[in-house]
Amino acid sequence: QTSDLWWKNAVIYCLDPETFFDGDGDGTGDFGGLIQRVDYLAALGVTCIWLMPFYPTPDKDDGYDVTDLYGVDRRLGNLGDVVEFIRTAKDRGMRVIADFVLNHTSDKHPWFVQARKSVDNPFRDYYVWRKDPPPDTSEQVVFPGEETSIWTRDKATGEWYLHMFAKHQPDLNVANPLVRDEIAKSMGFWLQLGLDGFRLDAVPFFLELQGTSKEDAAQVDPHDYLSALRSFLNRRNGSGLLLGEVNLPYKDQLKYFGGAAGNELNMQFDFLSMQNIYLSLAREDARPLEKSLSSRPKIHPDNQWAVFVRNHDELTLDKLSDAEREEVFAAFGPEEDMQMYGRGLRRRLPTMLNGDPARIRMVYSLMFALPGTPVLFYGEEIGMGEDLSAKGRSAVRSPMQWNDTRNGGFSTAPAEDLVAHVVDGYFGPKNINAAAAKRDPESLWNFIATLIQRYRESPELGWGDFELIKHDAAKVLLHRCSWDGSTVVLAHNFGAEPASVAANVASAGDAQTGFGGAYLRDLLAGHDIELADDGGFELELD
Ligand code: TEU
Repeated sequence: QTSDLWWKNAVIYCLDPETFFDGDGDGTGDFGGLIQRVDYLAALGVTCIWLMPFYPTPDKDDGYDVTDLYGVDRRLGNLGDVVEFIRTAKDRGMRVIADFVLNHTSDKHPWFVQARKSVDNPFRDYYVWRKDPPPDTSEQVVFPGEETSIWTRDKATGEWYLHMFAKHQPDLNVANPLVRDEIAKSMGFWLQLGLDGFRLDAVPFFLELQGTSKEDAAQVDPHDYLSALRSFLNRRNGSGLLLGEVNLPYKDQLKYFGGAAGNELNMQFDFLSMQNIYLSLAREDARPLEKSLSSRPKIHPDNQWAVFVRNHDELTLDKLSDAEREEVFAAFGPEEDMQMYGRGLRRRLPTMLNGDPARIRMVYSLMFALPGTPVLFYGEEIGMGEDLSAKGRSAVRSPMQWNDTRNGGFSTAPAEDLVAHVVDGYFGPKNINAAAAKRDPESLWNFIATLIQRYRESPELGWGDFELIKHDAAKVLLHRCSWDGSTVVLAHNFGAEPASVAANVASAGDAQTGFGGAYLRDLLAGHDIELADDGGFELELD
């Protein structure tokens, strides 16, 4: 392993500075507060912090509507605070990446304010316009609760501008070289300040024709664009991470990695396996996940999958068939008042699993056992719940719960000043907070900290070759990861009841079964593993 590819076995933790910790007591989280919580993240074992958007914003989409790609939302701090935070994180051995929104800006961004003034404004072509009335695009709208079309007529010139998301988020025109330069320049600026890469928001929306949406607009080849962006990054920070949000089928994701050359995005979220984890849970059957893992395309060794089970968005099950999605909904949802996409869940994992500690632990054990780089969403480590009285996706974005004092220790401000709707800081039982969790050796926090430690000590998981192991229990996912002559074997039971699995690891070609079995025993503490002389083993799983 080289430090150049640090992200191959990083442990990424996504947080929103706005809801993490309020350092100055005004009710809104901020970089000053975040700096005070860096040691907490180091203690958990996180190696890379992913900051959700912190740029100046009208905040109509939780900061994914940016008015200045070089600035900091003044409620959260200033550039100096960001630099100080990055320095503090680096001092504790952690890297920092940030969300970068390239598909669109806020309609209040000075570029759009200019662009909409007249058809010959110098900024006009920063965005995508059409003269003729658009066809029906209601099917392509991402936020059906908010929009009915991806085109909105702008009064000043009578032309329509493109917005794949909300109408206050006009799409940038990737075909304009000036736009591409602006994006690179601003990324260069943040790299200069110490960021180690970006989580690129909504990449395919920026780069691809979405049905009829961008048919009138000139395009660039997505792969020309991404490889150029990659080389730009290489010149600034050779080990900079480009973690793309590319919610496309695997074969298209492979292209976004740069195919066999692997010279475009170096990491992408594995949406398909994430969705199949839920189907496997709903069915109590490991085979859906087995199937998606075996259909993962082979990627260049310098590329990586990001493994996750929750994030800041609604849990959308768009990769499953209608019938499969219904199965998951029947088991865990759906939300009746879901407004954004009308097809997903806005719940954190513990609620979906009815607070069942064994199943919750199984899923996190799995997340840190699958080949790839694990990505946690803040609060997952304490089993935080959600606030279903909050609108849309805000349900899963409630402030971090630090202790059992007022506002969950997130802020000392009076309730009416708090950034988000907070019910005494708690979503879930009152004992769900970081202080209590750290004290209790049996807590989910300590379990996840152990998983993180194990993951960091096991290059097989981040770097290795992955293989499913044949066995006889449909509820159990059994796999091995091998790297540099050593192998770990991992078993996970999707059933709600204990299961037993027998497998012959030696006959499946394992050179180091002893280590594999031991690894298994440590990871799922309390299970007896019988290692046979021939290298096979049998175990009982809760
Ligand atoms: O999301 C883009 C996006 O397409 C996802 O919302 C997707 O539909 C969903 O995750 C599928 O499960 C990104 C951000 O993650 C989201 O928070 C923003 O609202 C959106 O871009 C616009 O910037």
